[in-house]
Amino acid sequence: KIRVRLSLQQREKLATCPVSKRLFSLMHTKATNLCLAIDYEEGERILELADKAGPFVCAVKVHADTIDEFNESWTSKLVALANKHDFLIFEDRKFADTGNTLSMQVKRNAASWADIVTVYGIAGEKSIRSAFQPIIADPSTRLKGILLIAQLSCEGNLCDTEYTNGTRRIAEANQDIVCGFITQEKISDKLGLIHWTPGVSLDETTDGKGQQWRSVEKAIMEQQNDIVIVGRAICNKTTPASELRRYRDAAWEALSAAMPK
Ligand code: 6AU
Repeated sequence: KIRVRLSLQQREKLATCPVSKRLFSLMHTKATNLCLAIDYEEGERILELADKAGPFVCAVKVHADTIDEFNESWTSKLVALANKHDFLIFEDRKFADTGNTLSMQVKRNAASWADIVTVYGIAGEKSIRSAFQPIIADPSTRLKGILLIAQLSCEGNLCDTEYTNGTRRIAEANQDIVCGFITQEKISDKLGLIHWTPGVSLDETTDGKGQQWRSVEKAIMEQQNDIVIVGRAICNKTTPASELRRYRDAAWEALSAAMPK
């Protein structure tokens, strides 16, 4: 069953988080709702694929703490690619701590080079808001929004309904700094918030380490997510370039089917 949603341009007007406005606009312009998770350890290899992927993606997601040559020279090269291709840089650090600690961690590890970072709702609204609001409001930092982790894709995870609902409430009450969610299914009716979903593959269902993959169609049409985050299903193939096109097309087709013509 296809449920009609608002267009990306209509939702751009409803969004208040600065990174969401930019994201809705670039998704519409580039016709893509694909986020590529590049989980290579070699920094140069990540940059090479990010350059190839640029035209097909709305965001490139990395884990800074898993990259061999992670330093300022590397981040400045990634920023140059993001500017060249107009995609967001997404540091998937999954922050979770008290406000003061969060603030110090974010300033040192992400604020200057990433557009968006992941944060667990676990520490509560006050810690999250007090850490991120001043950083996002600071014109000299690149960071312009956060994604709250509402649900996880892995088997046996401990994100129960109470946690998910509490996280949704924090997001809905802080839309000036929260872009949306990392989730498996749509959890909020606030149309300015964006549902990003990992755990997507068109060829496999599990990695044997707890990860659970399902199709693009299920993630977008059935579970009503907006953006698919795809990693190894693209990056570990011998021809990532053709997989990029395949996933971009499948994701965009599924999202377009639910939008007004
Ligand atoms: O497609 P994969 O399984 O190769 O990669 C999925 C990526 C990985 C995970 O660290 C991340 O998405 N992820 C997340 C995120 C984005 O926060 C949450 C989650 O529930 N599952 C998940 O796989 O880089």
